[in-house]
Amino acid sequence: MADEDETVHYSGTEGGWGSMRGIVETALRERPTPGALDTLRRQNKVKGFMCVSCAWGKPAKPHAFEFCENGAKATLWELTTRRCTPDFFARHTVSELKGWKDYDLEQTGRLTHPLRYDPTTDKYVPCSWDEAFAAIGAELKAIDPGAAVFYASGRASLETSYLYALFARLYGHNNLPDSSNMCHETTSVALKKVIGSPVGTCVLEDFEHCDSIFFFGQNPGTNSPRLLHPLQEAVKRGCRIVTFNPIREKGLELFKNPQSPVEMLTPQATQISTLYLQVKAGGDIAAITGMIKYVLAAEEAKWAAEKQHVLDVDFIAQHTIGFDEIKAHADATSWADIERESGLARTDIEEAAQIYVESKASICMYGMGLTQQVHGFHNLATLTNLWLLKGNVGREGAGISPVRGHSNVQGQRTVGISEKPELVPLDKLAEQFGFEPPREEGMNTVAACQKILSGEVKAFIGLGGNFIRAIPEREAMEQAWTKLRLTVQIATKLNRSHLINGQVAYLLPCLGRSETDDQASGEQAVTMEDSLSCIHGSLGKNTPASRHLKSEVAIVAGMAKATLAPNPRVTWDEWVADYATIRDAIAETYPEMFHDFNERVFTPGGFYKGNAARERIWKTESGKAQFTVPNGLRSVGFADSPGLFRLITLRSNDQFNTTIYGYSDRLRGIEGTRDVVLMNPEDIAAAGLVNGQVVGLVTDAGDAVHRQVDGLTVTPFLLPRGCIAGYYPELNPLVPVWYHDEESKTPAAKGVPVRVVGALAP
Ligand SMILES: Nc1nc2c(c(=O)[nH]1)N[C@H]1C(S)=C(S)[C@@H](COP(=O)(O)OP(=O)(O)OC[C@H]3O[C@@H](n4cnc5c(=O)[nH]c(N)nc54)[C@H](O)[C@@H]3O)O[C@H]1N2
Ligand SMILES: Nc1nc2c(c(=O)[nH]1)N[C@H]1C(S)=C(S)[C@@H](COP(=O)(O)OP(=O)(O)OC[C@H]3O[C@@H](n4cnc5c(=O)[nH]c(N)nc54)[C@H](O)[C@@H]3O)O[C@H]1N2
Ligand SMILES: [Mo]
Repeated sequence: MADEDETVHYSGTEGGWGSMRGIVETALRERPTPGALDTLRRQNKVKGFMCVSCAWGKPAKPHAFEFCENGAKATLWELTTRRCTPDFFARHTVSELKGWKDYDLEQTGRLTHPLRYDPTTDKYVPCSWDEAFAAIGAELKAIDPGAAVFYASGRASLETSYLYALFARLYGHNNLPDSSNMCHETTSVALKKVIGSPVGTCVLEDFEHCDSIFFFGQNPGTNSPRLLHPLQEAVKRGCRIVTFNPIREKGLELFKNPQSPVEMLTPQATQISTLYLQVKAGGDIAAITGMIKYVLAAEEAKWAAEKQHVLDVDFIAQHTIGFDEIKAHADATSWADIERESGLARTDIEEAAQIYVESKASICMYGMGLTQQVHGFHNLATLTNLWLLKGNVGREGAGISPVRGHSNVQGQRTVGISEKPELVPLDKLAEQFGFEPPREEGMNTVAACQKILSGEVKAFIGLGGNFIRAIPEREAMEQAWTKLRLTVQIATKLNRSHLINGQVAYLLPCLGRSETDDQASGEQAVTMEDSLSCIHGSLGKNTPASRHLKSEVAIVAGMAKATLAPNPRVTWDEWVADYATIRDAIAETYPEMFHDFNERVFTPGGFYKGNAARERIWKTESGKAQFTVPNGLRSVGFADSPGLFRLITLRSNDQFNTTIYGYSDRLRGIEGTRDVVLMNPEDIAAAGLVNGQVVGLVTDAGDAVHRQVDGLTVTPFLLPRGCIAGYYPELNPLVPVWYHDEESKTPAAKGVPVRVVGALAP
């Protein structure tokens, strides 16, 4: 491994004054509305407003400021005083705007009016809501419902999501891909298969009782900073934290709590990880298999010496199947293979495994580093194997805790946004609303992309998000997109997806979550589910950015009414007038999770929707938790060859997905640009390159398509040899649409095979 001094890095801590400065800089840039500070004070508190950034749990007893740098940025972003008005669109053609950067597009501010794309002038023009709904309804009625895709980004509330999914099914399809298909779909598929639960098994209290936490491929310092508080508290009471990540992410190294005056004013900071292992991208199956090997050896040794167990043998016997197979697999796997594939030394893996052996209760946390891989399913199944060995599922202080992305992405799945009919209570919906729901599998994100490419999709509705920017295979997708008959985007701010239009295109502006949502029965609350399966109410209190905005609920209902034949049980107007009636409908469809929904909306800490695996009830095929033999030791989908790199596409500390807040990735020391390729100094030298040289990247995935991104500055960075990194979404043209997790079809954005090309003279 190269020396840190030879590389670009950040020498401060996570949190601390740097994060305060980050908030202030955003406030100066966005010039937020006067109520914005009150909104921050209400953030993530009971009867407050639930942050639009990440999905991390919200404690029943919140801190005075229960928000982080990035949560504040997200709120201030929504509450900007800038406005993107019809005047703006009168001045700029859509073709011109296509030349703008993501950052500049969103800097135009909040969208204010419903807009129709006028192909003759190549401009967006204002239109009335009635005109938009009528035109969308007419277009949808004219096509086969199976040719329409209703996408959702993970922000919309449970109320909106339930109605959106119902609209799709009443209209006649299950084509409900959501951002989860690019994110934690691997979790939904793998955990469901092996422990019978599509979501994690931990609750917030578990973090007070564990004695070790293992992080695989998740970066809390940037992506879920409020999680650093329970981590810091855990460290202070002696809990050990072990991290597997190719990059030394600051938040997992050192943390200075911005809410603690002592820590802010003294050099004091908490060291988070006791052990930090820079595994190769795609090397986790090998590393975890090494840990399993060590744990099994420790079991044999302890039994021989003391007639005591390391494994939870009762748990294994009573609750699992497949132990013998994974033991045979571990025995048959050599340490030489493990070291080569993980890029880690045996002694390091053993040190991690020894911490696991010594712990009474362990939590594992993971994110995109494990899910966005071709063998992502096996990453999670292998991690579960290790957790089952010691019965670390379904007891206090232990469990598997995927860290979800968007603030309600998990909840959207819970209330029916799913392309998989078997995950939705269709019989119940049929009875409740008196219709015959479609039963065939719908399109997930990858399938939707493929069928847009092949011309089978005719209409696309985007409930939030920035689909074209977030998906793989951007070049071909942007070209295919213009062949769509209808595109509708429901959004708060202008982004690239609004500039690639179908023949008929509408851009519909909606209220943000922080804004007052006034309907016929008064101010409305909405709800969302956090990463720990707790449901929270959220009340927006800010004056809406424009009086022409509608709520997402009203927009979905408006489109649905214009499309569907009337049905006396489907009461769109009542639902819009009073969201409590939508919650009643949700409670009727999902009584186990949502009984007494309206009474429980503002439960401190949220109400827990329950999880069978936590009770050690395994809703799997066999009725047991399942050990699974991996199909190899590497998670990437290609063989190594000279000059071929494993590309990791990263998020900076100054972005939320495709929303770029600014050009300062402070926590990695990268300032002023996102057009970089981060490389190990030895790889830079071996490739005959020098720091600061401008290069291109080309995908080498063995198909005939040429995929290239140019203009990237070579930047020395502390990465394992053979791994390189750059930013998402800029590098998305490099990801082939077919390069995804085999089981869940989650695009494999963390292990893309690329070569460095076209180096310009330094
Ligand atoms: N501020 C901010 N917050 C966010 C977001 C944001 O963009 N900005 N996005 C939200 C969303 S939708 C999501 S899904 C989450 C994403 O949050 P994370 O799950 O943290 O996702 P990433 O930052 O994409 O990648 C996580 C880590 O995986 C590591 N990694 C890459 N490849 C491998 C590998 O092969 N093995 C291992 N062990 N590690 C690897 C990377 O170095 C990186 O540190 O965050 C949410 N919160
Ligand atoms: N290469 C690569 N690709 C990736 C990833 C990666 O790590 N690497 N990560 C993947 C992941 S994890 C995810 S989740 C996806 C994200 O994909 P998306 O969820 O589709 O993208 P976002 O960038 O979150 O969407 C931003 C837009 O949402 C709109 N918006 C914001 N707030 C609201 C609101 O309240 N209502 C509505 N209606 N609209 C709103 C704004 O117009 C904003 O421009 O990207 C995926 N793509
Ligand atoms: Mo995500």
